Amino acid sequence: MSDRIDGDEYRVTDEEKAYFAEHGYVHLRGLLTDDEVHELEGTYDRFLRREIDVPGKDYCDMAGDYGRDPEDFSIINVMLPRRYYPAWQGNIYERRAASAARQLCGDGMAIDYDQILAKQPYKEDAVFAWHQDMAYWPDTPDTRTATFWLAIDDSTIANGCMRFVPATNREEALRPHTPQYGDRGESHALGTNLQDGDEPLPVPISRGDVTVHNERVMHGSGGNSTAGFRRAYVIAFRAEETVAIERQLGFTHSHNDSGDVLDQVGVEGQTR
Ligand SMILES: O=C(O)CCC(=O)C(=O)O
Repeated sequence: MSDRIDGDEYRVTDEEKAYFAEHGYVHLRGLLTDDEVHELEGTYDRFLRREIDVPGKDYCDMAGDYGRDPEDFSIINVMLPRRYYPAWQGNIYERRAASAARQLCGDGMAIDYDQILAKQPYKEDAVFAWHQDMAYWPDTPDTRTATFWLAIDDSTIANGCMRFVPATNREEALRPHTPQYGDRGESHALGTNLQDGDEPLPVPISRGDVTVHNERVMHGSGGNSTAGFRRAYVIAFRAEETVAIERQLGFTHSHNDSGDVLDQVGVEGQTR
């Protein structure tokens, strides 16, 4: 086991903290051991096989509209697995990520949502559109965010690893985002275009590693041209006050949240 792990704690270096602050994301190696990933994997795959019930639009495709046949999904997206399988609450990934989130963002961070994102084999269209996460979310005074993206499989350029446009987190305004596959009643995905001067960087990582990104860095991912899955498990930590405000608004990150709530965010041409 790496000397950076001590029970539930993971030691983030000063260099990593500085990189996250500057570039809006960071790669942390070995947040979980192979055995720890293995422990989560059984439940993860039960979600993929639909053995755990996930209602309505919380089981969907992030590379298509809600009408797609699940057999054809390119990016299987399960929203809020910890809601639908409470036994996952408090698992080793949640605990160790909480330790790293505190070191990257300070005290008072809480889990806002979790998510499973699995690209099926040989899906060239399993493309996650470029976006900034804030475009999906209501504006709040304390926007601190650490979104952990755990590789269950080695994540490579060929199977569609995360890519970032470093330092877009420091731009004054969010880029304009538009719905990708029909309006927001038909699909959840929002996207924005690369601009001249953007220098996207793919970040391949190994099983058990995470990338962590903040609320404003532009990111996305490419298709999966390999014979294997690209499985990722996401947990987003945000400021406790922000989570409280979101819940007051009825915003839970479920795709089944009321249309009125979703209409408050993700609007075309926003520049906040
Ligand atoms: O899994 C991916 O390819 C994209 C994930 C993402 O955009 C996110 O977690 O914010």
